[in-house]
Amino acid sequence: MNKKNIVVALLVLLALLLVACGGGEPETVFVEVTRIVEVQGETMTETVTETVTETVTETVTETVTEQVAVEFAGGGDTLALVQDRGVLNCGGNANVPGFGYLDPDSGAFSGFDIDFCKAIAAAVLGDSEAIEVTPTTGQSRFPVLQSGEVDVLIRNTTWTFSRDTALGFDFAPVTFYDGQGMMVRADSGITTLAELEGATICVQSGTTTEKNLSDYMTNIGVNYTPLVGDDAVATRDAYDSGACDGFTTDKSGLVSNQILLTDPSAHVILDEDMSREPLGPLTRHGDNNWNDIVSWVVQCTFNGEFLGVGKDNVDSMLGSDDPVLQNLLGETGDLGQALGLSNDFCYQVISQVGNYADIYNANLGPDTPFNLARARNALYTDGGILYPIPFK
Ligand SMILES: N[C@@H](CCC(=O)N[C@@H](CS)C(=O)NCC(=O)O)C(=O)O
Repeated sequence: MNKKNIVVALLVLLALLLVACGGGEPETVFVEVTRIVEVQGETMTETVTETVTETVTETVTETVTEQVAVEFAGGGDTLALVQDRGVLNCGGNANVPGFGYLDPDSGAFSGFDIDFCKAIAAAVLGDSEAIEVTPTTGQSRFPVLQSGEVDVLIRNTTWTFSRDTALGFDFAPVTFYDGQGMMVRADSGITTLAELEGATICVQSGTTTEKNLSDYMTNIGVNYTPLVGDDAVATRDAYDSGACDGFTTDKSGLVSNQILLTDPSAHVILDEDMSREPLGPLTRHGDNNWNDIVSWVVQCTFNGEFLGVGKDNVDSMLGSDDPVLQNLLGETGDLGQALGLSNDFCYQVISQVGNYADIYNANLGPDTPFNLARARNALYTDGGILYPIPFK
């Protein structure tokens, strides 16, 4: 067999192999081959493009990863930016009383999340009032942090995989362990989510809530129609006006929004938890020291409660013989210095804002309209899951 025949035989074999591996829909592919042709004792090489019809049964699994453009504005040294500016910019919430609320009369922000913003300002600037809060919705909160418009986002935001990675953030310790719930009218008689077959549910866009609702209802086989609002006000108003049979968000958000309904007592929150919602502060990925600062401010509030040091007694604790307290309050050691802060940063937090229990009680405790039990948000020594990391 001469070279030409060998090459042709190889091509036929290749085609047969492709057909043998196939079995599905025929598909035309272009194959570039090199054919060696013998001409009167000489060998010349030519490149030709041949069309081969083959049958392919390949299963192609395509993974599409959505790329999110992340721009870090001044992400490198947020501490220096904040200290130069003299003001801490926090992304917050204007519409969730108890957590983040803008009083329309006084123009002041208040709430559990706002107090953590104040606590960071006390640690970093020595002044808990040196804050500027930018109100954000579910949709707007991430761009304002990515662009550097705010230094930290503290706004009932759930720590999730994609927010921590693809969106380019880092979370600080969870300040409030929550779960998604459902509110319905008390006179509907509904007591379980399974009874919501065919219902219309009010839900807010740009939140974990939308996807959780869909996942949960799929799993329990309940069909529903979502009515999606752009912010808390639109979503709550739609439910209040009767456009929806149910209103779903984090249980903290439901308790909070309930007091703003026309007749709060006409509504109940079902027991079922549809998800886990670990809520906490977040910073831009890439500024480790800044995330450490936010994290240790939160840990300071946990440790304060654990060690019995609160807003009311912190001054009397100064000068204590207890080396653990001395460390926490910065009377000995140089823990603050390792963060670029003064060593008494935790003293500033507790004396100006309070420990975790002070912050919780002031905003959500028995003397507030919410009276939320600590439950999971109690210290581990009190049956909860808050576990203070040592100041050592
Ligand atoms: N924790 C969930 C939900 C947070 C959320 O945005 N909740 C709504 C309903 S309470 C809210 O705060 N809305 C305020 C607003 O958009 O004005 C998340 O991080 O996606």
